[in-house]
Amino acid sequence: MKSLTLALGTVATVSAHGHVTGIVAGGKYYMGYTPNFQYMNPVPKVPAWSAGGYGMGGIVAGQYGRLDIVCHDNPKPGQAYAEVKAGDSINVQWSNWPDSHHGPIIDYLAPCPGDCTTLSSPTLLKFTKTAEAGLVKPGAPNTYIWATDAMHKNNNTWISKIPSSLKPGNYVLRNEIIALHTAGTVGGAQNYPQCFNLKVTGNGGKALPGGVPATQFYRGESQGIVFNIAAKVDSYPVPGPPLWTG
Ligand SMILES: *[C@@H]1O[C@H](CO)[C@@H](O)[C@H](O)[C@H]1NC(C)=O
Ligand SMILES: [Cu+2]
Repeated sequence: MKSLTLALGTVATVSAHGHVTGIVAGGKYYMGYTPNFQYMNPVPKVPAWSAGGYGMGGIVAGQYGRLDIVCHDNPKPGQAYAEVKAGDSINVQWSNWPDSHHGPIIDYLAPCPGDCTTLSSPTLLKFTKTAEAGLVKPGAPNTYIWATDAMHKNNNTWISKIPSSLKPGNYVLRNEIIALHTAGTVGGAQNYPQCFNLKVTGNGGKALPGGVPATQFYRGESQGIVFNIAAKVDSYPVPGPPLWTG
């Protein structure tokens, strides 16, 4: 009985959050990863990186130096690519998003050293932040609008813009939601990262500058990671390395 309660409790927590069910790039739909793939034969080849069970809506919280901050838990490279032209946008379709979980939505891109599908560890990827949205409209807790609220209203779809000057090549897109409802104290922010392989086409020429491993993006005390949204919010510093727009 006790273990049944525990199991149900876990399921309820997981399903309360969202995960990416699919993306639309270049007018084409690409299914997201689901743990159901383990029962399918052949296993579908999708651009989405696989994650363990808790990747399906679970929270990455607290220890930002750990592997699961990169592409969620036990991440394995996606086995296909979504093709997109530099300058175009990708629709990232989240399954749902709880209204109470206000916060920023951030995109990071990392070039793959060759093929993304055979990467041994996502900690090798050096990411640059290429898009961000945080506080959309300042205000008190019942009037402010956050990137998550806008996404929720937009059919749970985040529009991810690929910089128009980006050099063609193979990249990993890391789309992340950070929920701030319990971020008033250190360790309270909740991160939800999801990764996808992209084949970027076009005739832009600029490589991304530098980049850092995702394990170096945040610390528990970083500005915008520890942040109180229980009171009126006038402005919000989106956390992470600087934004690159090309
Ligand atoms: C809303 O998103 C779902 C996938 O999450 C998609 O199937 C549906 O077409 C979208 N609706 C609109 C109006 O874009
Ligand atoms: Cu929650």
